[in-house]
Amino acid sequence: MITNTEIVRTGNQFPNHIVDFKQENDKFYFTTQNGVILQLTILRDSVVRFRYATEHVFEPDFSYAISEDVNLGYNELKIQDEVPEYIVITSKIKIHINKTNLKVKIVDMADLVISEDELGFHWEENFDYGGNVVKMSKVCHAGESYYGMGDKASHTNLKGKRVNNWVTDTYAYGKDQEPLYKSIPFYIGLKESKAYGIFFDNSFSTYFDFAGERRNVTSYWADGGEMNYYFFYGPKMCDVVESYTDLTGLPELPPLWALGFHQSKWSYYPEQKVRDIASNFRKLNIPCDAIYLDIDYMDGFRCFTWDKNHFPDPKKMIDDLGEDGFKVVTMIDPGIKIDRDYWVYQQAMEKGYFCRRADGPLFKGKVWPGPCNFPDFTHPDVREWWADLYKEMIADLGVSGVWNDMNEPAIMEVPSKTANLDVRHDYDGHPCSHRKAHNVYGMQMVRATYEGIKKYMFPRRPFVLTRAAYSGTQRYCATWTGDNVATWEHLWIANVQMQRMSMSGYSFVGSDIGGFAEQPNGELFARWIQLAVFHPFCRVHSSGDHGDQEPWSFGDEITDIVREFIELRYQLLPYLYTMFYNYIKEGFPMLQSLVFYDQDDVQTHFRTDEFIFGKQLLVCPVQEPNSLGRRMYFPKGNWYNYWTDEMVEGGVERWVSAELDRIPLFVREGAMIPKYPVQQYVGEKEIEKLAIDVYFKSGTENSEVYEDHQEGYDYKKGRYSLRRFKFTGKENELIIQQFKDGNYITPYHNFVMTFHGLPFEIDSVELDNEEVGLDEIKLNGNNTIEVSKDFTELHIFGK
Ligand code: MIG
Repeated sequence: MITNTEIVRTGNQFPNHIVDFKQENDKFYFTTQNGVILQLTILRDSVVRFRYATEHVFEPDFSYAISEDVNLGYNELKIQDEVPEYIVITSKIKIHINKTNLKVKIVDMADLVISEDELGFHWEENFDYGGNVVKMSKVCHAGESYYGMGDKASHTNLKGKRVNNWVTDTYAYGKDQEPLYKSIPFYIGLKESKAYGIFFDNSFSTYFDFAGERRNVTSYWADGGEMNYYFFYGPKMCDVVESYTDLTGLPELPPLWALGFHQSKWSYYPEQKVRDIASNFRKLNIPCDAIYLDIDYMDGFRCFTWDKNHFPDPKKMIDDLGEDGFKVVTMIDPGIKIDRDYWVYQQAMEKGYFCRRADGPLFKGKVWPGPCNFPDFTHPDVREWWADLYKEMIADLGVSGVWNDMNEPAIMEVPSKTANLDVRHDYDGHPCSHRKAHNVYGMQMVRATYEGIKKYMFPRRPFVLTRAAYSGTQRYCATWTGDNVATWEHLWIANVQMQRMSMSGYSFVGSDIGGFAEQPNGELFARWIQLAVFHPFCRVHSSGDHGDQEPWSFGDEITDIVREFIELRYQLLPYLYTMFYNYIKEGFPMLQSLVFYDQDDVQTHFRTDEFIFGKQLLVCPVQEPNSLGRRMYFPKGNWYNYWTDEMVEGGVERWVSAELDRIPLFVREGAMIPKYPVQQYVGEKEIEKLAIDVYFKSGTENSEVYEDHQEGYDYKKGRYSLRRFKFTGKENELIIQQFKDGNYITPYHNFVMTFHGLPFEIDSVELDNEEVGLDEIKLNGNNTIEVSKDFTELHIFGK
């Protein structure tokens, strides 16, 4: 455990008895005799904010995490003033506030305790820096579990762990290593089948102890700032995650190509190398949409410049790659080379945009270009300037996306690996030191990047990728999990990190497929691809200090497996895009751990490997060498084996075969899975027919397909197509009802439906109550039919 600041301990202080109470609309203030004020804000019936002041003084209320579009409003609010306590009551929860010690207890409407203070709020004065170390401790009940917290490389269930949020460049990190690249101080608690969430919105270094130190206590604290947290009540985990995500915001839809396969390496250069890699994808028929340029495309690592020896004509290269269906993504780092002849440096110096140390000198740190200064991205003028620096790259040269690396910020050759803690920041008009701004620095950089790319890309959609993140960064960009390693353990880590990030409001996430450091063998690479085609962001990246890491680098057998799975990804694009739509619409996480899928089943509480992709596919990676399959747990419901159509009943653990060319993959019965034809890149083919795989169920199941122009913003004006299907299967018939929303006209006219597990032979078919000839629907065996996309009810009768 790294302690970021050595704190001189001054002893814990606690609130004493309440002497004053007042209500202002949705806010309540409880003041204690010793000067603590608890401000309670009711955002929604199940979302409540707790803030604590000491010595009667609150900090200015400002947060980078909270979205401007947060939904507010409650149905009911009242307060009861009773002898031992106040009780604030909404339509979902009751909050008890003890009059003698300010401790809080939250219960549901049936008086079941959901969350309860142990010591509750307490603090230590910070002798060195001023302010307080703010602390909270809650009771951890028997059987309680904990999930979320961003990118932690630990068991999905955090019970027994202690974690630290201090965004850090952690090359070749290990399982359970702390801290990592992101600070997402949000967790989900699960107690007696009821889920709740806590978001500790504090950008200082924060710590969480989930019954690690003391068996029945869960606590969290920060090096400074306020005790300022949000409580979300479920009772479903889905409600908790959606509420947190609503509070911290959602992205817009990415361009569809961003959901394709991406190839990267540190670094592809010169230009001919980039062209060769691209043309090999086409030659070998392996779909790919994007190729990445890592730091070596720059002139001496100067951001916004090009190495003209290696890339004499970037525009021509980017245009030619574009003709072939490739998008180019370039890297931009925060460090600006100290170089009097370099225009970006000159501008920042002139405008005074670089961060300074406490006593005035510029903050200097060594990174790739050598000594650098660092823009203060927490100043709005700096962000605006930074956004405009992208003009040439995007508007003139035609780059389609940007990845921001090293934005923790990472600094070389210093033990802290980052900026000095006394570095000053504007923090949007709330000047502070790096202790407070560190965790949001990368977020504000990538926010500025996003604004710039969006502006110069218009009317196309931006694609931006970040390494560092604080809660809310999901509004601006995708993210990857940094410098992992080519080991089987890291395959396990990638799987839990993606689930965890997704359940922490940040779904657009991926790992460096195959591992960044060291070299995978073909088997590990194939197993990793099989998993990662089910991650929202799907990119191979490696450090390049070892051999090649392209789909064809491991021999023909592996190339064929990799191709097959990338093809599957492209077939599933409409399903994936629909997942993305549900994410941006409702905050529904694109990946879910099994506990999210069925929190009532205690078997799911400690599962790490299996996860749900979207709403209807169950995936479980093979994580060991030489495997012919593995044991896995099936959650409730009936599941079709994707490869064999065999049906498995949920609620059991069992062996599943999966030789090297297979990953355990299952489809929920009743699902209707939309598919596009395999394309070498998004938009290569006009979609002539929408294929839909229909998995029979006796009973009903709902499915959806979201589509739009795949680019641009027309979807926000209603130009989208959302089809909801209701499948109903009976003994000798099936009915599919379609409900349509939006006014985008999809290019195809027909669906080609393939039936799986149909228990009867098709005898006759009615479309909107009119019988149609079996030749008209091109009945093929008992398997496929082709019908107009415009039906509202399809009725099939069996023999
Ligand atoms: O100090 O740009 O995580 O993806 O290839 C290493 C070079 C800097 C770290 C990133 C990695 C990238 C590499 N960068």
